Amino acid sequence: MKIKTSATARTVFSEKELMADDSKKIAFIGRSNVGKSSLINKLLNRKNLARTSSKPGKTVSVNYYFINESFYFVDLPGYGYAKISKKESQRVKALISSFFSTVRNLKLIVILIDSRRGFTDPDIEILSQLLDKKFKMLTVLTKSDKIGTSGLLNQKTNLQNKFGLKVISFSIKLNINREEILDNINEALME
Ligand SMILES: Nc1nc2c(ncn2[C@@H]2O[C@H](COP(=O)(O)OP(=O)(O)O)[C@@H](O)[C@H]2O)c(=O)[nH]1
Ligand SMILES: [Mg+2]
Repeated sequence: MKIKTSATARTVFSEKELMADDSKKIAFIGRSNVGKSSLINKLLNRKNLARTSSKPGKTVSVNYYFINESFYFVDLPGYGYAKISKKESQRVKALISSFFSTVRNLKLIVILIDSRRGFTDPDIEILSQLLDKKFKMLTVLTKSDKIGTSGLLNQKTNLQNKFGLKVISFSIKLNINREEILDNINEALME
């Protein structure tokens, strides 16, 4: 799939502002600091459309990007960051839950997992909510430049076997698999 245009469409801070229309959507989800904004920028060939941060736990908002004037990327708030207040962390979880319970025409969920850490407890918590809802899912292993090839392979097989999910590795440094991820997105949009 070729990305021709991308623009910020909406930034949402509360449940009632979430988009409730029938437009096609691709959601990106993962722990705070996993590399979500970096992946979105790479996919869209944009330097800083989704803001990246070396400090985790910054954005508690849902960001919608309008792509090729036809569908949306939805950047969900990062979860699982220990250093935010309990109240703030509950706000993140509530926003994520209401997104998944109200969203229409969600074609694919891209779940991002740090190559070095694999699925952690907060990931499992979110994932269990999602598996119940039968959404189509793709797992992207981020920061794969930080792990050796055999470690990466182990991590992939582990996730594939354990959760039956399709897994693709990614790195902003190595420039790998951008096309493959976009192809998976495109395929999901066609369904
Ligand atoms: N080495 C390496 N660092 C990365 C990669 N992807 C993201 N990062 C870094 O990880 C930090 C968090 O990235 P960001 O995209 O803001 O994560 P988000 O919180 O999930 O949106 C930033 O300092 C990025 O530069 C990657 O593939 N390799
Ligand atoms: Mg981000």
